[in-house]
Amino acid sequence: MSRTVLVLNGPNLNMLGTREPATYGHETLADVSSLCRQTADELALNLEFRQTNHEGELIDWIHQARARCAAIVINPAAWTHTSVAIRDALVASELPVIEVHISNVHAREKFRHHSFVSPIAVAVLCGFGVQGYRLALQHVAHLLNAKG
Ligand code: CA2
Repeated sequence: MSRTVLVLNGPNLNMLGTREPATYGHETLADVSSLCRQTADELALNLEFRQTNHEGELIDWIHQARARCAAIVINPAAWTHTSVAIRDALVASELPVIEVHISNVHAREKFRHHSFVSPIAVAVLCGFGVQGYRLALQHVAHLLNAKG
């Protein structure tokens, strides 16, 4: 059985660590990728880590994951609050989805309180900073180990 986990990052997350440190911390996306790589190695997971600013590209990656991957960890960024298309693609993947947000979206503007993804996710992490990605991968390993 596949132990490949696709970690997807949505728009503007390539800017992480360059601005808004009070909200998102000082780590860059390269730091998040390293954290995920190290965590995946510890948990014997195969990792694919990607970021895009193009919604269609993200949807193509989700479609392609269906045949190859065991789970999707996704920080959809602003598309969390806007995209039925990403939600539909995640449902079509038939994979367990874990939604991650670096900040506590519920302590921020009202438009960030609603997520199109949360109702179809097996778990949602927000406000843990970039450690949320590590926690999400630990949960994926737990799910896969329980499946046997
Ligand atoms: O808290 C999160 O992880 C978010 O998904 C981040 C999104 C935001 O739209 C969501 O509401 C919550 C924003 C990602 C952009 O990140 C930047 C980081 C530093 C500088 C500029 C953008």
